[in-house]
Amino acid sequence: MAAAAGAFSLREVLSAFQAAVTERREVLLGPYLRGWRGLVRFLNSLGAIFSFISKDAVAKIQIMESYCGGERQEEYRTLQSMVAYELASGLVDIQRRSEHPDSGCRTVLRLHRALRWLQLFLEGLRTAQEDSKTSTICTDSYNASLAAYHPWVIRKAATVAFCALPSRNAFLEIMNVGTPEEAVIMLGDALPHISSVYGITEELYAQHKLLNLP
Ligand code: 1Q0
Repeated sequence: MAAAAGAFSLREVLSAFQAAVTERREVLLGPYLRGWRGLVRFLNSLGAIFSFISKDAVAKIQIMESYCGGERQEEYRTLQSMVAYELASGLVDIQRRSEHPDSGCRTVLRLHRALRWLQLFLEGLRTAQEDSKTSTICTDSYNASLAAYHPWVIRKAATVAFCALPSRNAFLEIMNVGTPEEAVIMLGDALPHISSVYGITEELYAQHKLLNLP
């Protein structure tokens, strides 16, 4: 089923994350950010209660887009080139956020952690019983990932917002890929690409000891 113009389609998000990984296992920032833009569009369609989340995601996407379209855009073509460039040029705050509060490395790290949540959430959605609550799947995925990095007040606000999520079937329908059954198949196809982006990033960040950037 074709998605209406401007509407969210899981397929577009999937193809962006798929296109983000090259044969040499590099992560291309252009498609990566396109994937995130698609997710934010989806989040916005869920209602104003999620706007504090989408605002933060958009702010981070914009920081990255300005690097990718800026003077040093060659350095920001892939995640690998970004890490090499920022580290070699001393552009990353390692101990405390000070001179370089919005480095590409720390900004992507926040999105990367959220990608882990997405991975768990989509896997939960895919494998759950038909009558499962999306809010429970979402809360469980959040508690097993992002929550560890958020202060109490954000955890609380996030948990309250999750209660506004539609039922599993309604959720699968707004993904715009056909029936809930078709959406489940699509999720099965989508997940390996998201996992691959996540795995490559995690490995790269671990290698350079960047997993705890302030
Ligand atoms: C469907 C429900 C969406 C639930 C999203 C779960 C994430 C909750 C995160 C709460 C973030 C609150 C705002 C602020 C957080 C920041 O403090 C924090 C750290 O940044 P900093 O600069 O203070 O160090 N920021 C983050 O952790 C980044 C959070 C980004 C969250 C992006 C979520 C995008 C979600 C998209 C909806 C996907 C729907 C999935 C189904 C679609 C099918 C493919």
